[in-house]
Amino acid sequence: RLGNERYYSHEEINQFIEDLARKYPQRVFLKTVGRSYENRWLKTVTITNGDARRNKNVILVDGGFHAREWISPATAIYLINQLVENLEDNADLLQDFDWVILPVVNPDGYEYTQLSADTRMWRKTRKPSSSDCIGTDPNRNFDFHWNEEGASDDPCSNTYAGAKAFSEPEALVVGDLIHSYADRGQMYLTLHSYGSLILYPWGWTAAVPDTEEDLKEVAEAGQSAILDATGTIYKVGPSTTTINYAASGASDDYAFNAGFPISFTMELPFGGTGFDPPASDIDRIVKETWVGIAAMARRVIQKY
Ligand code: 0X9
Ligand code: ZN
Repeated sequence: RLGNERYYSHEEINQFIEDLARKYPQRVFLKTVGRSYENRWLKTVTITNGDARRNKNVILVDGGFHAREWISPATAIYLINQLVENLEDNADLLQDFDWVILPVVNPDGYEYTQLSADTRMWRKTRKPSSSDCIGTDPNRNFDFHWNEEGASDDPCSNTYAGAKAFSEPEALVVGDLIHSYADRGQMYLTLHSYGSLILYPWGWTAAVPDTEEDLKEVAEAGQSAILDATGTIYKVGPSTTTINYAASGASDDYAFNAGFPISFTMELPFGGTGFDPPASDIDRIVKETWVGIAAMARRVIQKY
């Protein structure tokens, strides 16, 4: 079991989910869904309550899109621990739903940020581009309004959209996952930092979907659960006007468009200089975030 006392390498995280699947063969299933540019395995963990029912509704969660946002994989690990090791308290979350979690979407970038202080603030993937600059923003690389807004054609930009939609193997893996669960997926949640925000579509335009009330209701359930638990104030709203920029080609819009009725980007709280909460903050942040995620999931389960 991985505790909250430090940040872990991608290898440790993969080892952890492998051990978990071995320990709970009836309830935890691992699937290798692809590999990163530098050939790191991307593995999803599917968590069930172990009953024989197939094709339940699905909650799909990912973390580690952006390399430097370490609190995101840390939160995914805690979420996995809670759902697996604390089944008694969370039986309702697994009664009619399976959870599919990809803790580190961009492991090449994540590992790169662990190398040195100089590389700590890397954001993108690590695949070379046509220029001398390396990497694409995986959250601008999805094939939905690709490279229209808040994304760059410049390979040296931190928001480089890539040479074409799904040019990055890591983004393509998430796109495929979204499609493979779209028919029974009720919530897609992508964990980023920072800002203490729960953002719902759209992120590519300031327009809002006509199901905004549903999105708001679920997001506000998370917001108020976190406020009650710790006093942390989250802001809830449509992505473009809440984070104050449009950005197209992101995974949240892609999942919503593909059929997930609820789709959120959660920007976890600030820590350290922003993207780098010290290890001593991990426990507090991941526990608080878990409270919010569980509350949102419970609301989704009531609704769908
Ligand atoms: O810009 C992003 O990719 C996200 N913020 S971050 O600081 N973690 O990089 C926000 C994405 C919001 N969603 C859309 N614009 N679709
Ligand atoms: Zn991010």
